[in-house]
Amino acid sequence: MPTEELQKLSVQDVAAADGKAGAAANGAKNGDAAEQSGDESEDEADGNAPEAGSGAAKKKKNKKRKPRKKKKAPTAQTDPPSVLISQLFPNKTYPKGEEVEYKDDNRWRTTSEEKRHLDNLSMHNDFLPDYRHAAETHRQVRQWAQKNIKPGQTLTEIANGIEDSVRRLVGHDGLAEGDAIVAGMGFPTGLNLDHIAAHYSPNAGNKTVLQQSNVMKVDIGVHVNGRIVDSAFTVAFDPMYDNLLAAVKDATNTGVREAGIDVRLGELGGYIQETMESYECEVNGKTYPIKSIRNLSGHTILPYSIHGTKSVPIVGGTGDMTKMEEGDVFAIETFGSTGNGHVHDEGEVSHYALRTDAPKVDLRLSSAKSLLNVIKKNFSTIPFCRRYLDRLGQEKYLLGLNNLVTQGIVEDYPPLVDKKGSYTAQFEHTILLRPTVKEVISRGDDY
Ligand SMILES: [Co+2]
Repeated sequence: MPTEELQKLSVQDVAAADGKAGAAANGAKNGDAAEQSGDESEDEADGNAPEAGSGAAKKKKNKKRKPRKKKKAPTAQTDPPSVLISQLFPNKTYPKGEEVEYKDDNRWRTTSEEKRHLDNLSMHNDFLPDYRHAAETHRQVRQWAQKNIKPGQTLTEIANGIEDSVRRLVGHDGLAEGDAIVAGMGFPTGLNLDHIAAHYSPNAGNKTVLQQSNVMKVDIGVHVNGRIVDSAFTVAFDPMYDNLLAAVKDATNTGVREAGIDVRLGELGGYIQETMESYECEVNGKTYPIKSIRNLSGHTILPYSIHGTKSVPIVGGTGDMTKMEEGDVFAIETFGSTGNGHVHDEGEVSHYALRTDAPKVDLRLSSAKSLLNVIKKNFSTIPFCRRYLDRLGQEKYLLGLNNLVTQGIVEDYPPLVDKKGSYTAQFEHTILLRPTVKEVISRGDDY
């Protein structure tokens, strides 16, 4: 999920942001998503029942039942995904992301005793296990999605398939009050077609059907205890778009590779753009240069807050001298386009979030008041969409929701689109700037 417009940081802002450094390493804990046992029926654990034969025959033979063995914990994921990640990786042994050693002036960090000690702390306070738990959930769900997304499916079907899977794998369906805050969706699933770059998710009644000719950005957020993994990929069925996708994948990997402690964000934007714009793509017989979308950017991630205080430009020349720092969590995302390389707001809003700086307002509209209560209790500051309100049984909430937006309590995120007829692509990873090493937490063998 990108931020719109480049954040123009003043000297004061930079100083203020510096003061907040490391906040990401000390987030709130809201419950333990790893402890869910998910014990089901133990019937299949009865080893000596004959495979074939009628139910009646089985009953006779089973007169003397052996004491039931405890069902073995599953060791493989199902299709569609349904096995808890905490069962596949007991005792919080979640797989690491890709660990990359720091370069140049920061080589010493790899072996520093002091930095290793800090790393151990983030293991013990669950910062790392929670992040790896969310990332493994992300990988398993998206790899299932990549295999199963096909033209002819509706966007609603695709979004629900992804979101139901995420909720099953973390063991929180998010229906009981406060449950979605423990673990689940980190933001609404973005299913952005063609010239739509970001922030599009189907609302109720959306009948859009995925076409063979579409280029779809799939942006998925998974959180465990507020640790949000933000990672996206692009799906296209027509090989005509291969170069567009390759450009953006390469640009994102450039950003991920060049990111590190003390790196200036403005500099990173230059590297990203240089890579992106070294590609072109022929679409329907016409060759287009691939442009970085200049008013979209990556961003830091804070506990329960998808957009932190720093942004990562994807073009050069911003002059942003802000540095990446130890403890920062960054979503490195890049967008390439065959269009203007600039997006604007357009279309029906689906994405919303309670603002972290929401003013205390005495709400006069009772529907707004009650909806605000629902939002606070179920999502806190995690972004949500209209479908998430629908599944909680909320009805006729639009007037109240719009009122909360007008009052500056809830922020709306309209779809961000380039010019009609253009094609855009996105790849995104979440990276942790750990004291000793950079961990590309969302890296998989897919992207
Ligand atoms: Co993002």
